[in-house]
Amino acid sequence: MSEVIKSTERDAYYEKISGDCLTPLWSVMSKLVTSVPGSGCIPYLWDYPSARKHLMEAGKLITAKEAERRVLILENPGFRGQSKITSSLYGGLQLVNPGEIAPAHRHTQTALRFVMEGEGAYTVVAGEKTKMSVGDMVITPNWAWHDHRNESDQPMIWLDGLDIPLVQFLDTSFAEMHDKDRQMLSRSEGDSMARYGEGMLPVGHTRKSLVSPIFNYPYDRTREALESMRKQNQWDPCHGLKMQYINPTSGDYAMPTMAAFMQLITKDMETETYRSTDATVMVAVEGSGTTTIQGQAFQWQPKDIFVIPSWCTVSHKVEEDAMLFSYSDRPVQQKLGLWREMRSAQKDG
Ligand code: GTQ
Repeated sequence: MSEVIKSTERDAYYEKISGDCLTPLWSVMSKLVTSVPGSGCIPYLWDYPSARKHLMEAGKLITAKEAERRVLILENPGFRGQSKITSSLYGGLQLVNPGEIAPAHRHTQTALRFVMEGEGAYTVVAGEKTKMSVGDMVITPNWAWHDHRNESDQPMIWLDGLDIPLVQFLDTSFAEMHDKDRQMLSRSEGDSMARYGEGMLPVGHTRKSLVSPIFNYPYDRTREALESMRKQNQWDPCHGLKMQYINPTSGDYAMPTMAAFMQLITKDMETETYRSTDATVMVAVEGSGTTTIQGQAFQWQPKDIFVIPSWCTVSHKVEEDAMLFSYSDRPVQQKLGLWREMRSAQKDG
């Protein structure tokens, strides 16, 4: 897209129409309709031990109850002050200390929790409680009541992934506090998993819900699936073995606005270069390696978190068998017909 020539006559004209809230398209066209994505999102890695240290300090400054949610937001360096990890998504590290409760509330933003540390704290979602363990992916559907309780004897830390910037962009945010810190339990623990998580559905179930009725995807099951698949050797040169979390009533992504994935990349594997338009947040769950994002190398250890912006080339080189969790806004892009991907072997365009 070409820039237009400046002149004093044109400048005077722009100045004159500006007073009537009018702007000439031709002076902003190249910034609006770009030839490739370029939001200003920057590749970045948060080293877990130092983020954890700051979070534990916050644990002494403020209670989970007073904060409502005691979270350190992972702010993309390209979006400081905007509470975004990518243009459309939010990421944060949440701490719930033993004996604490993050009081019940609900909002139109959808959340996923990826458990980083601790064992045995609960989150309660729409009347059902679920125990959280490291590597579990727990979802909170839009407008579902949720509170987090830690009745264990260790601090519990998880990564929050929410569609806050997307909901903000669409101006559709609603939120409210419950009148009690703890919502009432209306279903027994494990009920949703029994009904929807065993490759079966209750007989007569015909309704495809927009969000998955399963709300905890335990890591031991995810890991076991990938470990079993390993024997079959169906490796993707760009992804290793990669699975997406799904809604069993529809086969679609587990949440309407965010996709979540877990992938296994084995020792000494170097993946082929790949890019896609959905900016992605990755968590190293196990293993260690180096991810090269648009030519810049990021070394990671377990629990480090990093961002791959839209359309940046990415390849992974792994030193020890690695499990990588990730989330992005891919469902939104695909529903709107906007999602693109490119493998290194393909031609640009
Ligand atoms: O746990 O409900 O990181 O409402 C940001 C907003 C977590 C939560 C966040 C939230 C939550």
